Amino acid sequence: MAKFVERVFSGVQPTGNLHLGNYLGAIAKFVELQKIHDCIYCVVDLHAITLPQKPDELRASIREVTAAFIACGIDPKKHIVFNQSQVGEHAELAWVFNCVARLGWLNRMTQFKEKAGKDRENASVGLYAYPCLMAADILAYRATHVPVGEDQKQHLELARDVAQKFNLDFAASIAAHGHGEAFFPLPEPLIQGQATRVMSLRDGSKKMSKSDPSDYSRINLSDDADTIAQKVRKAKTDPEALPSAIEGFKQRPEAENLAGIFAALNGETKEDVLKTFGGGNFSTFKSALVDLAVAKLGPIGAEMKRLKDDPAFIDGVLVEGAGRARAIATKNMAMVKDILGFVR
Ligand code: AQP
Repeated sequence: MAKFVERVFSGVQPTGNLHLGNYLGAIAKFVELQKIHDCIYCVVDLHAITLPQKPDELRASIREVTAAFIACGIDPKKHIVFNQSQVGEHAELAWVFNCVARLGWLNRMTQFKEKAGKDRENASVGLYAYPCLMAADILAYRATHVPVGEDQKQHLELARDVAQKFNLDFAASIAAHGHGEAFFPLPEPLIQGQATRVMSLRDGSKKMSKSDPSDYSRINLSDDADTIAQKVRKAKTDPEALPSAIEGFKQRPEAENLAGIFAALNGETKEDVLKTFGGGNFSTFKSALVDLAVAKLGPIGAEMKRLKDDPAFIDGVLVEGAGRARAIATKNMAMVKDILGFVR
C-alpha cells in the first residue's frame, strides 16, 4: 500500500437542530483532532437533500452547522471548513463511485432501510446512493482518518470497500500513472470515547437524532440553561438507584446513557461516574448533570448565537474554505480522470 499523508475528513448534515449526540459523537472529536492533524470539516448539504428540505431552512441550517463548528473550537484559518455543494468534485467523484460500488453493497445499508421506512419505492435515488457520495467526500481528499459516531460505521466500511475496489479494478492504470499500488487510502473510522452512540432522552433504545419529532428526546447545542435543565430532569430513568458497577447497567439503557453523557462531558469514564454517583438516586445525579451540561454547552450556544447574527462572516468562512478544499479535490479528480481513461 502506498504511503498517504495523514488527513482527517468528516461532515455533518445541515438538517436541523444540532444535538448533544452530534457534539459528543463527532464535533468534540473534530476539535481534538485538529491539534495533531490537518483537518477538513464539511457541512454536507448535498446529503441533506436526499430527504426533502425547505430552501430557507436549509440555508439557515448550513450557517448554523458552520457556527457550531467554530463555536465548539474548530479553527477555520488553520483547517478547512466549507459546505459540500461549493466543491463540484464531490458529486463528480460520487458518480464514479456509483459505477464502482455494487448494488448488493448498498442493499445492505441499514440507514437507508431506516430512513426510507415502509415506503421504499418512494425514497429518492439520492438516499439510496448516499454512501457513495460519502465515500467521495472522504476520498476526494484522499483522507486517511474519519471521526464519526457509531451510526456511520457501516457507511465507512463501504467507503473502504469502494476505495479498495477502485484500487484493484484500475491497478494497472494506477501503476502506469505513477501512483504505485494504490491511489486511494482505505480511510479509517475513528469511533472512540464514552459517547459514540448517544441515545434519546425519552427512549434508551433509540439514537438521539435531529429528526426525532420530540424536542425532549435531545439536548440541542442552542438550548438555553433552563431548557437543558428541564430536558435532563424529564429524561426517562427507572425507579432503581444508580448501580455501583458497570454490570449494573444491564437492561437499563436510559441509566447507562445518562452516565455516558456525564462521562463524556466531564472527560472521564462511566466507571468514574459510578464511583461518584453509584448507589445514589437519580435526582442528585441529574442535578449534577444539569450543572455540567450547562457549563459545557452554555458558552457554545451563546457563541453560536453571536455567530449566526453575522451571516456575512459565516458565508465568508465557507467561501474561503471551499476555495482551499477545491484546490485539493480538483487535483485528485484530474488524476482519477487520467486513471479512468477520460480525455481532458
Ligand atoms: N446520537 C448520536 N450519538 C453519537 N454520534 C452521533 N451522530 C449523530 N447522531 C449521533 C454523529 O454526528 C455526525 C453528524 O451526523 P449527521 O448529522 O451528518 O447525520 P446523522 O447521523 O443522520 O444525524 P442525526 O442527528 O441522526 O440526523 P437525522 O435525524 O437527520 O438522521 C456523524 O458523525 C454521526 O455519526
